[in-house]
Amino acid sequence: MAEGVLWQPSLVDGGEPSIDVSYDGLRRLTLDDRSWVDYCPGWLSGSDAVFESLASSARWQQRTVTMWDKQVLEPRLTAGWSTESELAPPLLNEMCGLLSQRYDICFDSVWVNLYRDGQDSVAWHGDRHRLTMTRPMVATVSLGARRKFQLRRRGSTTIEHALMPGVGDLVVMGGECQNEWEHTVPKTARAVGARMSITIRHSKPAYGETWL
Ligand SMILES: O=C(O)CCC(=O)C(=O)O
Repeated sequence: MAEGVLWQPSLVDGGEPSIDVSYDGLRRLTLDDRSWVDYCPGWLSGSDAVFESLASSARWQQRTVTMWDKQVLEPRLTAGWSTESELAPPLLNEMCGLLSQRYDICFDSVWVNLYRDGQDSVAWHGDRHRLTMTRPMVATVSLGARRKFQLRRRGSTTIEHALMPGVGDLVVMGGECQNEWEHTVPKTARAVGARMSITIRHSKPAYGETWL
């Protein structure tokens, strides 16, 4: 287990990992006429075992990021794979395959983020892939503790939408979401256990989209 992780199994999501290929319960949040977020609760079941296995096997690193012109340590741990890597856990490849089928795009890279406790977070941002391709799609599977996932329009400080993904929930952001909206997982003073997010991206533009 990565150091400093407050891990408490959810007690409701034990068992063998499996993915709900029917996407039962998926609902689409239409942000505006160009951007959307799909939310599918419990897409992955048996998520506790996936958390434990990734927490103990991933090559965690704490990256530095530039904030207000200063280099600071990112307040979370991360690890990454490409689907072509022999080291990529088969379940992550399966997730990429299923999402690629559904969204008609080649999801081929996976980064896993570990929020060790409520002080770990990710600041407001749009995904960096928006700088290299039009309308990148980003899928996220959340494991462990539920944390706020908030959305606001780029340039605004008003939070317009908030989800509480955890325990195997899937969130997919599409359309202009990375360009025209921002998202965050804020810090919390609540005593929360560790959360992991499996973020799934595509390295080539979707059909009909372009490189910038
Ligand atoms: O942890 C999450 O749910 C979001 C992660 C994210 O936005 C990112 O890593 O760019």
